[in-house]
Amino acid sequence: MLTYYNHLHSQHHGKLEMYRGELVPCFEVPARVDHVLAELKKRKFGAIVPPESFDDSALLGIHSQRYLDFLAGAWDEWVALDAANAWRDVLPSVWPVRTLRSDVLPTNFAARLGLFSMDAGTPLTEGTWDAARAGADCALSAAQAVGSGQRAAFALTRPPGHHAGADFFGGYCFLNNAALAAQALRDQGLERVAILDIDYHHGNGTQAIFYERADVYFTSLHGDPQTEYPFYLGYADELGAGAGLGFNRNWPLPRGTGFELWRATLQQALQGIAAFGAQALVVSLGLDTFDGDPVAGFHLQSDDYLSMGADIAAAGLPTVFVFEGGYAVAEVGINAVNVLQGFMAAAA
Ligand code: Q9C
Ligand code: ZN
Repeated sequence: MLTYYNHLHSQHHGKLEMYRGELVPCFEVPARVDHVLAELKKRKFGAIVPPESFDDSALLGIHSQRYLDFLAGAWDEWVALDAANAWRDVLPSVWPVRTLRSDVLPTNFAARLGLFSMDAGTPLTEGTWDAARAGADCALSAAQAVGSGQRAAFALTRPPGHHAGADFFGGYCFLNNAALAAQALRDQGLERVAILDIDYHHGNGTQAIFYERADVYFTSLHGDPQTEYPFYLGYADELGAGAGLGFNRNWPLPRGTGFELWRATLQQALQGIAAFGAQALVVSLGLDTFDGDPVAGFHLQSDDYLSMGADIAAAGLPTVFVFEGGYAVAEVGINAVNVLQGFMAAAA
């Protein structure tokens, strides 16, 4: 399996995130991807290549122009407010909830920052745009490879993507890599594309992007949003809307879930994908379902990820894997490559 590696990922390196009233060190760190890369090399898993460059028009299939313009210029605007800001990350602190207006684009930077975000846990840094932009190229490159006949490809990138919506960032995500990959497969002529989101957290951004569409089926296994981030989306009664009704399926699971229940639920999600008649699959590959993850609550063990990969391969679909969460840094490489190895062993 070919890996498209984002060589600019470490340009995104947040210092602190807001948690329970204090700023704590970021969980989403460059070392995460370094460990996956090291494990791929150690197991001689396959070629690791830089992405092709796609122009910004590829992003406009998923994200709004005004959001992309904001992201691309945010760091310079931030430093223009105060030269000392160069040593601080950008974090929002005000949002347009319900009865406030989100149709107006304020000139004030902090106000626009809140308009285009969903939490104060996702610092934007000097290199965030360059890292996210190269990450999108990895997802688009992997989709192109799979659309051209490869059995599978892996987009190894950070920041992750599945919480980012058409016009907002959050949950450590800025550009929705999985959504970009799915749209790229559609643009290559595949009529029905499925997205399987197996990160611990519900992929609210991806769901929202495709919620009213019948051509991209979204299904997600995740911690129950009653208790787990992102809280405000990911419930079982969200089935799609309009033309998309019946093309969205969520599988919330209680905190404490182990592999037996998780795997049985995966089979149900895969049955939905088969019934949809998907021609290709995008996997939002989060490894924060691991027992030792510091921000999550499932109990999967490292060997379970081999079985997971084999189960996904049994769907028999051309598959793009997109790296998402997973914060047990020392084990994230082993767990991620276990999924890919389990997939390839079963696909062969
Ligand atoms: N004390 C992804 O996995 N809340 N995003 C964490 C930490 C935010 C996770 C709380 C979790 C976002 C891509
Ligand atoms: Zn996650």
